Amino acid sequence: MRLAIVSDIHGNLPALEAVLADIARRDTDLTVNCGDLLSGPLWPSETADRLMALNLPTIAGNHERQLLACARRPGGASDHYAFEHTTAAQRAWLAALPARLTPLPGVLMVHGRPDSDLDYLLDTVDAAEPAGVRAATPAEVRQRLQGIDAELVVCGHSHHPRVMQVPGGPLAVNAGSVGLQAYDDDHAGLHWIRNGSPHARYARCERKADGGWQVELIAVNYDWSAAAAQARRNGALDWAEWLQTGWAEAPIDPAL
Ligand SMILES: [Mn+2]
Repeated sequence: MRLAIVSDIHGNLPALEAVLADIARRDTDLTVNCGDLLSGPLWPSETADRLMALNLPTIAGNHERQLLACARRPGGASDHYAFEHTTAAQRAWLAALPARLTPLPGVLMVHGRPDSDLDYLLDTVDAAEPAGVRAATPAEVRQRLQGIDAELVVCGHSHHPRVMQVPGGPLAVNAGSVGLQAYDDDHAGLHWIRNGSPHARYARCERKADGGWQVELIAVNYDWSAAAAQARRNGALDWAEWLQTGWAEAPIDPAL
């Protein structure tokens, strides 16, 4: 079984097309999508059309929830832009996505953790770190996966590609992000995600003859300058910088 995992596309259609082309070039049995599909100042409607036609096994991330909530009250800039640039039919498709999915026996898809689309599985927000976030320890991940019966858990949300063999538990894989390689966030504490290059990320897991999984974390070339230009056109200068560099600088404002 050869499984491709995409996650956190965030409306970045050229990054998605480059990743899909790379998946098509390799032998792949199934591609799954771990959520955060459209939110951001890029191409939400065009990305929705592409994903709806692909009909991959797909779960909702926190941004699907947040985008849909914009119908009741103004949301964050990324969610609100995507809300205003999608159709009712596209939002109805988002609303029907499950939070978790078992696309194959023994494989569990989650966005963040099994019980939260906002908290990271393989990363830990930690104010003692310069970036405010670090790799989670095996003990932390084991605790977060308590009661989960799976051999492979695939996730996204932090945009950090990672693999961890949980002691006495599953293999856990964060696919990274197709569409956005850096950002800052204040959930659980201010922190900066910095993958260090603008390449689109995805993961490929292959079950070998002995039953174990081989994992590849892949960085795909695409036209990130075009994505950055689209963000700039839509007034999102922070996104333009993150897309162009894969790096998020700390804000200059000392109050932050
Ligand atoms: Mn997320």
